[in-house]
Amino acid sequence: MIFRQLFDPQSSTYSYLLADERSREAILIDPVFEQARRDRALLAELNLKLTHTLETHVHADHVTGAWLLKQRLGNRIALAAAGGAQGADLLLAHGERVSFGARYVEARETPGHTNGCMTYVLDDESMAFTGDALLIRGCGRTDFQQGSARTLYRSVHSQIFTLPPGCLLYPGHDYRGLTVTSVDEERRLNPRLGQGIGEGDFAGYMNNLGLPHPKQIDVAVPANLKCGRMDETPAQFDEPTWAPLTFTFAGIWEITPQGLEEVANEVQVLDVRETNEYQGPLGHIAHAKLIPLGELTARGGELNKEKPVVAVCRSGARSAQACVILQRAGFKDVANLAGGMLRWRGEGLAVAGGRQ
Ligand SMILES: N[C@@H](CCC(=O)N[C@@H](CS)C(=O)NCC(=O)O)C(=O)O
Ligand SMILES: [Fe+2]
Repeated sequence: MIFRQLFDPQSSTYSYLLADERSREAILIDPVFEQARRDRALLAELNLKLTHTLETHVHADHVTGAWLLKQRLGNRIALAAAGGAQGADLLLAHGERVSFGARYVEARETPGHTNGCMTYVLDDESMAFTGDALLIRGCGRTDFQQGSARTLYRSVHSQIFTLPPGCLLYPGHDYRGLTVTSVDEERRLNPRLGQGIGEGDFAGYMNNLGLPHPKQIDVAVPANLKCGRMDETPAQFDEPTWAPLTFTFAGIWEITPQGLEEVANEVQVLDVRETNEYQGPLGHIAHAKLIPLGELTARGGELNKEKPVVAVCRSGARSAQACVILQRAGFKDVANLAGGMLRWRGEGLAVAGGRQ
């Protein structure tokens, strides 16, 4: 199985990608709206087809990426029937399975953090995704969204602590950077729910947490009750239209040689190699402006910020860094020529100068 743990630093949320190696079918648990582009890049780079997004609950602190991913990829949206959200394709009840290729996860109702929380258990019980029912040495708060400390205590004990001791537990959040735990560890060491702690002790602990409400709660809950659907997607999440671009998991927009050839007259082609390379055997793209990478920070003003820039180098590595520098300097439309001059020439496209 293919497995990736992904992190959203703004809300300290984990998303989980699980995929079946043979069929390449994938599911994504708890995607984050702002990370949808990154998640799509990873799916594409790993050659995976997203069949479903799954929510562990209606989140209060971030907006789900479910709807945005569905707009772009056509996947189905699955979540707990008990959560009360509109716009899902699959409303899950306790014990239902969601398959991806030859694998599946089973949904287990674990209410208490909210009234509609689900834990997803992998078919062989080697992993479970607990959302905010159980966090690493902690648990989700129980003071809003019909939360209940006593309900949470029973959920964790009956549905999570009964899994095999070696079962790895992956939480919905961690605020300290911890990534994974196990059933055995949490049964022994969880300071709220571990060995010997009774339901009354737990309720006393939880009812005195005194946490401020999540900053995003007033935006996140209404949006998540619609699976993250927006009436108008904020402009920064629209796809660029100035050229056929691909976003990479490395965080860079890329253009293919063919794509650049189509738009070459409407963009600024920036060559960031050294002068001797520009004039050397590989040649350069006609009218490309030469600014060696080391001079780009100082000489960025020679480029027009209003016109898209495509950065070029020998192999595509230095030009990727040029894109980062330009973005930091406030250029909005920037892309990297994938594979650089080597690929440009390899695809038989025209060069100025160089060895013909
Ligand atoms: N400071 C965070 C708080 C987020 C928060 O309250 N998270 C919930 C999960 S949605 C929780 O249960 N946190 C447990 C804790 O902070 O101990 C924010 O504003 O977003
Ligand atoms: Fe939560």
